[in-house]
Amino acid sequence: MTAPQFEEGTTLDRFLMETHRATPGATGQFVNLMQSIALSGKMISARVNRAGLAGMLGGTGDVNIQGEFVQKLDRYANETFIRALEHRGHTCMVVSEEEGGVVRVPSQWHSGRYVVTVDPLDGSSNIDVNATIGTIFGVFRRVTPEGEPATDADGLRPGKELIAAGYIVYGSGTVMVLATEYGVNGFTLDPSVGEFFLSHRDIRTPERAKIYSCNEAYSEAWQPGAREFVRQCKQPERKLTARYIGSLVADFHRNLLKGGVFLYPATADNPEGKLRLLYEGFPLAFIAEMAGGAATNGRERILDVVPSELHGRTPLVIGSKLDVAEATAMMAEDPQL
Ligand code: AHM
Ligand code: MG
Repeated sequence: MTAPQFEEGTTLDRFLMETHRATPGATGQFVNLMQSIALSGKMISARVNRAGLAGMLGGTGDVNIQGEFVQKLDRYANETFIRALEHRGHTCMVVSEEEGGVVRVPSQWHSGRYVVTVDPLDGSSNIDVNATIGTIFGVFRRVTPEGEPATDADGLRPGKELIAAGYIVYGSGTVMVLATEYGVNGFTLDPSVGEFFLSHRDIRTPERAKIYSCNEAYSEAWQPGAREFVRQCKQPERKLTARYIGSLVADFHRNLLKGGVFLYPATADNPEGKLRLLYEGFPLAFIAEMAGGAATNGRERILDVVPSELHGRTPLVIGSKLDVAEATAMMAEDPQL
């Protein structure tokens, strides 16, 4: 698709409206959906920035479907997203990390064209220490008829059927990165006017990594190919450096811009790794590929995997194309853990 040309400083709204006009068959629901996501991002960003003052630090005392402690901001972010998505007629179903089952749009509202998968607040172990966290989302077009309740068939789809994906990082600034058929573009929130402006045009990730990112504390338990890859990353002639925040979205964002490879391999205790396929692996793999990078599970392309459950996990190798290919070649021969 030929993208309309945009200057830096273009608002997200204008970007959405002009790409909408250039898209045959577009109904406007996608523009509305992106506006709802951007609004949620602004609300979460405001809350993240003053979490310590707003009584939003710490846990709720509950454990989510993943068996992890729910932070107050996790709950706020999840409720904000679901409220923003359910009533404007663009969405039929939401798959969220914080919900046990799918969330279908209540019957008083139109059941729209899109299915959204979302990790409302990724990296939540970093909330209480003011390190970067984020929201990750993916968008499928539903397979069942619009206006009717969505079914599980709308959600359990291979990642290659995504039509868009993105994330919002809440760091020293708030940045929304959006991947569509018009490429990967980043928008920075100007909190003084409450609008996202185009700041990173047509992002292309370097083919070669300058950075490798993984939690090496687990390396003794990793599959052997991943260990060997990281051993090679440390060879002086590779001239790589290591960076790991422990917020997937923040590690991914840095590597996307600078060139890097992120690994979260399988271990004996977690043979499918830790990260979730539908709302972490798929959206970031879609963005990586659109930006010229790659993503695998150590054996096959992430976007080709067909999920069998909503909260299924996946090993993840993602980032610069040549390094992902090398890591995958080393890991593909590993015995299944
Ligand atoms: P979350 O979605 O519950 O925050 O968990 C996922 C996070 C990722 O952001 C990050 O890459 C990973 O967990 C870090 O895990 P670990 O602490 O095992 O390195
Ligand atoms: Mg997460």
